[in-house]
Parts: sequence; C-alpha cells; structure tokens
Amino acid sequence: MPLTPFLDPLPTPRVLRPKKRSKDITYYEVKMEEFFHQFHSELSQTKVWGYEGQLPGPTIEVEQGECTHVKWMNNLPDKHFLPIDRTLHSSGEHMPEVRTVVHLHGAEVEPESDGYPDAWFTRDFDKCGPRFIQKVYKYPNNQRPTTLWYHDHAAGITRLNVYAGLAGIYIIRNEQERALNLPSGSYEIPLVIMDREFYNDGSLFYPSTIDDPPPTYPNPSITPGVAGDYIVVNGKVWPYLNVEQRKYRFRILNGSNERFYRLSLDSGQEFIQIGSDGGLLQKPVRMNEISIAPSERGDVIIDFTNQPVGTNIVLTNTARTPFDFGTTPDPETTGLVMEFRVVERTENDTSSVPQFLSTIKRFDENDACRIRDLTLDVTRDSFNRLKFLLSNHEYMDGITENPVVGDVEMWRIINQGLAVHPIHIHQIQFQILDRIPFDTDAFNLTGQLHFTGEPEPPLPNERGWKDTVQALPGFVTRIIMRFGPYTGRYVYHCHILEHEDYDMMRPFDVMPRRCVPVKNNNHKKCSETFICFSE
Ligand SMILES: [Cu+2]
Repeated sequence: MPLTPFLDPLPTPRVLRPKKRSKDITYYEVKMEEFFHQFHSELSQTKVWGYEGQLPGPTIEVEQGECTHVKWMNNLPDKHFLPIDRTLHSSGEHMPEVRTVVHLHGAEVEPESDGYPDAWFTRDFDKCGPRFIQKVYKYPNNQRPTTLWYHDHAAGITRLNVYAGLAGIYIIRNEQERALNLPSGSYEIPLVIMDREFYNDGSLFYPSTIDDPPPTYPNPSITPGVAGDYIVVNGKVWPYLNVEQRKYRFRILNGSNERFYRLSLDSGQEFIQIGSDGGLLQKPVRMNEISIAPSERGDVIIDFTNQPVGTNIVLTNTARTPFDFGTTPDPETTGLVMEFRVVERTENDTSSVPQFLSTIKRFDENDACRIRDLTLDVTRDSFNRLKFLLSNHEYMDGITENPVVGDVEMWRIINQGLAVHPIHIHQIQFQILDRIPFDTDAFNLTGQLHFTGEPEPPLPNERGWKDTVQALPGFVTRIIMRFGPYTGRYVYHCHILEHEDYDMMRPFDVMPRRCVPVKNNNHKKCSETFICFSE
C-alpha cells in the first residue's frame, strides 16, 4: 500500500513531567497502555502499545547526578496482539502472554533497576517473573551526559513489545555540556528511527513465521529478523521537518528490531557527529555517511546555514537488510527516512560547535587484566530453524562471564558468520579497541584464530564511549571496559531483537572484590579501589 512520503510533519515527543520532585529524588510514574496511533495521514489508525499513550514514549530529561525514581506500570491487556512463539525461552504455555520489564539502555544502574529479562511483571504487578525485585526503579544518573533510551526487555517477547511501540528517549544533561553552546531548545531534536509494516486496514503487521515455512515449523514461529517497508521517525512514516537556515542538533536513535541504517543527506552535506552512545566525543567528526545499528545513538549537528530557502533535503538510507548483504533499500521506500525543508531563519544562530567537546581517556589494551573470547554462532534447532548463540550457549545456560567489580576486561567478539551483530553489554560503557580480520574457515576447523590483516582502528565516530558495537563478520572486534560500580547479575546480547529473543543473550555476574590489595601483587593491572569508570 503506497503512502506519500513527506506528507506529515515530524512530531517531537513531549518531555515527561515528574509526579513529585524533592531535594533528593525526582519521581516519575510511567504507564504502559494500549491505544491507537496515526503513523501517516493516509493510513487508518493503528493499535499500538506505548508509554503514557505515546509512540515513541515521552522523553525523560534529567540532570547528571539527579537521583531519579521511576515506577513503570503495566496497564496493558492480558492478550498480546502480535504472534507469540511459545517455543522460546521463558515463553512456555505456563507463562503469562503479556509481561513487561523496562531497561534503560546505556544507563549505569544497580541490577535491581536494570530491567533484567526475568524481572518482568504483568498488569498491576499481578504476576511477577522469578527475578522481579522492586516496582520502583532507581536511576542515579552518575554518568556522562548522553542520550539513552528506555524500552521493553521482557524475556522471550522483547521483539514483540518493542515492535508494538514500547520505547522512548532519556536524556542526561549537565552544566559543562550546556556551556559548550551547542544548538538547543527547539533546535535540538531527537530522531527515533524505526521501521514498521502494516496491513491495509492500518493494523501492525508482524510475521507469524517465515515465508513458505517447512512443515516442521511451529506456528507462530520466530524468524531470523523483522524489517518493515515503512520508515518511521518519531512515530510518523517519512515525515518532513521545516528547518531554519542554521545549525541543528539531532539525537538519532535506531529503535528498529533488525534494520540498520546507513544515513546520508542527498544535498551532499556532512553530518558533524558530536556524540555516540555514551556521550560527547572528544572532538566533532565530519561524516558523509553514518551507519547506525539497532539501539546505537548518533548525536549529530547538521548545518543548514548555507542552504537556500526552499531547498528540500532528504535523509536517505543505503543499508541492506540483513546488514549488510541482504535486500538493497528501495529508493522510493526503505531508502527514504525523512525530509528537511529549509525556511528562513527567525533569529540569529548564536550556537557553536566547539573544536573540543570532552576529554575521553582512552583505554590501552594493556589496561585489561583479563581477556575473554565470545563467538557469535549460528546453529539449527529441533525444528530446523536458525538459532543464533553467543559462545554456543543459550540464555538459560549457567554463567560463563563473571568479571570482578572494578576490573578492566577486554572482550574479543569473534564473528565467523555473514551478518553484522550489534552487541550490547548492560551496566557499563565500553571503548572499541579495534577490529582484526581473521581466517573464518580455519577458525571453524581448528578453533584457532589466524589473523589475516592489521587491526583496523575504530571509525572516528566510534572513538568515544559505546554500549553497543557493530561486530563485523570476518573480524575479531576487541572492546575494553571497567565493570562496576555495582555487583550482581546483568545481561549482554545482540540487539537485533529477533536474535536477542532466540537465543543470542547471556547473563553475566559482576562479582564482589575479595582479594586484599597488597604491594607488588600480581593483580596490579586490576584496580584495587573503584574509580568512576567513564569519566
Ligand atoms: Cu545478532
């Protein structure tokens, strides 16, 4: 069903007001609700699930260090409106169909507030998962100012709950960043990019199985990934935005289930990227194209100052799905994201983009006191379906990663497959050391790593703090991070939501430090006291 591109104006999600604010705590209540949403003015209303009746949810804005409590409340119906696959982990017949739990993606929080997949709850907290601990989540916001996002993370149905609409933006700010005088106010706009597919009556389409499934398949059945033909920004399909002849700051989030985007501007203009997942970069980076995986954020400046009034500039996408070997985007549909329409300036542009943004102290590979190898694996299940794994383990298998709090570890992500997997680690922000090409055939045969080329440094826009990394096929992607300050159980996983649900997610435990530091000990690379790890 054709929909006219650039017909609807881009909405900006409203900023949520706290229910209570005291000297010590800012308290919010956020309801998950079913409602009808208009994705496009030529499309009938669509039943969705969202936070506070909005898609995307309202933006939560906090100050660095502001202690924020949120009561996430499930007011959803008992029946899901998307197809539930009962064969997946935590999805057996005894499980309630509609269960939710909220993860604040990229936030450094204690495990009780992290939205562990088994900490789910149903409507009115009627039933709770085995790891449910508390109704009110605590966010200390003691990390660098950045763009985070909150979304559903319930075991076995994350892909359906997020596709239904359960996602929103969360921004941490501070004075230091304000002093940089970046574009702000109505010139600072989040862009939450998603893709969706619709039935002709406007209802959301999510496939119940693959095309031509063999008779062995269960129905409904999860598929290896779901991408829609309609690109949605802030809840509208292919919207337009009137932009003045000046600089804008766009906080871009890829909130799609599977689809990556390779964004560029058809005017040939550059993006000036100033921030990534974990906050500002050291200095602005000029990029003609930005590749953004599910859950990654790109904080960019676009300067329309020299564009003539009346110019229409299209934000386009050239990433294939699955990334980056599958279907090439159609230039009329999936190749389009949104349009900027240049209008006259209403006031002088006094904002600036300083040449220095923030100090990023880079880890050195020798800072790691432990190296762990993770493989990204593709197997077949008993129905002969594709099943993606991490180090050949399933989500329900026992712990294999248990870093000690305060320790720096290097993880080598070994991708022997065809697809790029965006790997996300909870609790911390990490740095990308490099990507080293290796002989995948030899690795499959012998389990030994034979590097076939020099390490490739991270792209200029990947040299800040990250919570999600694109693990490229044929490469060992090396990342480094300090775990802490909290101990307890978290998860890491692929952020292609169909992979995460089946079964590319693993628990890990951050362990308390037990060794007593002594002079000249052989743990000298491990930190003896905790220091704030992403300063
Ligand atoms: Cu994956």
